[in-house]
Amino acid sequence: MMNNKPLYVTQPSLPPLEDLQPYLEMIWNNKILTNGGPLHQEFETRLAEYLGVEHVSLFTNCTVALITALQALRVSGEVITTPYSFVATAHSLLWNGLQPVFVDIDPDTFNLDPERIEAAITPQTTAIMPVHCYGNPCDVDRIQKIADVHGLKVIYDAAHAFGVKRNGESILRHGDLSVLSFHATKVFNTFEGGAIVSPDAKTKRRIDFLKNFGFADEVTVVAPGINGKMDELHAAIGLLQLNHVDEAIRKRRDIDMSYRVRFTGLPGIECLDVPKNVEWNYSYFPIRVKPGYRLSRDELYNELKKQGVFSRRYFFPLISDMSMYRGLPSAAMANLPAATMAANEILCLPIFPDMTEADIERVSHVLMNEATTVLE
Ligand code: T4K
Repeated sequence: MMNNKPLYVTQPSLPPLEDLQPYLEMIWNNKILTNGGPLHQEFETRLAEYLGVEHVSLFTNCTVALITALQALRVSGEVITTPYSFVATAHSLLWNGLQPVFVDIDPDTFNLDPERIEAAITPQTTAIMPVHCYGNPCDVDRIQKIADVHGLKVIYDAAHAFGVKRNGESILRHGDLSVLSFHATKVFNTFEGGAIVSPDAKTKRRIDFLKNFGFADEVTVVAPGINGKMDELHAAIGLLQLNHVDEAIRKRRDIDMSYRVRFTGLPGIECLDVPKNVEWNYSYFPIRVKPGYRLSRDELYNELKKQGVFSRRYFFPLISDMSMYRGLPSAAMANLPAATMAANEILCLPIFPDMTEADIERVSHVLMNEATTVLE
């Protein structure tokens, strides 16, 4: 029988509800709700261990963390970034009065193309903000080389890269800072949440001041900091989620494989390459809808929607096409051909740990049906 229940691009994983009760009792008993309480401290420590990094600062969300990361490194002037991301990447620059300079992406990885970065550097450039798009690691070595030659900071928007390792090492250990998102739609969620990974204790300390209004102690304010703190309830959720994230990623991998098997040989539908030497998190399942397919990307998106399957065009429109950015010289379409193509071809299909075989079949059925019509 046809299942009409909406199937969304994602559905958050949640720990067993009863596991939250002891944490709630702890919070209710000690009355510490926020400002670096015991659960916050425990989550920070356990998260750093899990991720294989030394210094983590928890945040209320990734966007505030990105804004703070730029302030912590005193970034000024122009920042090189990608147009192929969620708006928060570039918004964090505008919130700091910085000018985004868009550089095109590599058409295979969807990440900032290192070949094109140097041509965009001017005397005003102080930093690069790349995104590990869909959890695909950026070319961190080449980006670092360019940054070193030109004296630039590198802040990775690692919102998609929870748990991703390259050559057995966390991808979050690259650049000056990496910023994570624990939003409901992410591989690892605390409902809302985020974190900055720092390479040293001194930088973490500055970030911790900045996320708490700039307070260094009861009477000393060192900077115009913001309120970016994660509270005890969200930290409790984070601690519980850590117990299940490995299994969640395993389930995502199985769904990813199941889709790939079904789409092999389907004309006009291309799955993305699985990155090599990478422990991936399978955070998204993007496909390219090519001209060989009977429907355009948007027609397929609408056909799926008609059948209750809510895929998403991450990332369309490009950030550089939005009204607050499109006046910038670097936002010109001619400057961004690969990003423009990706924005027109990519469709992210539903993927989440509790997705059933029947759900996968339901999505695939729409894609296959549309493909067979072509062959008739
Ligand atoms: N940098 C990058 C590269 C990012 O991708 C993001 C966020 C950020 C920075 C900023 O991180 P945060 O400040 O948010 O921590 C979603 C998310 O809101 C956003 O966090 C995420 N990227 C972006 C890629 O996707 P929307 O507008 O697509 O979300 P929404 O509400 O339409 O959710 C998608 C589907 O998920 C819904 O149709 C149903 C399902 N869903 C969603 C929520 C919120 C649930 O089942 N339960 C839920 O609670 O932006």
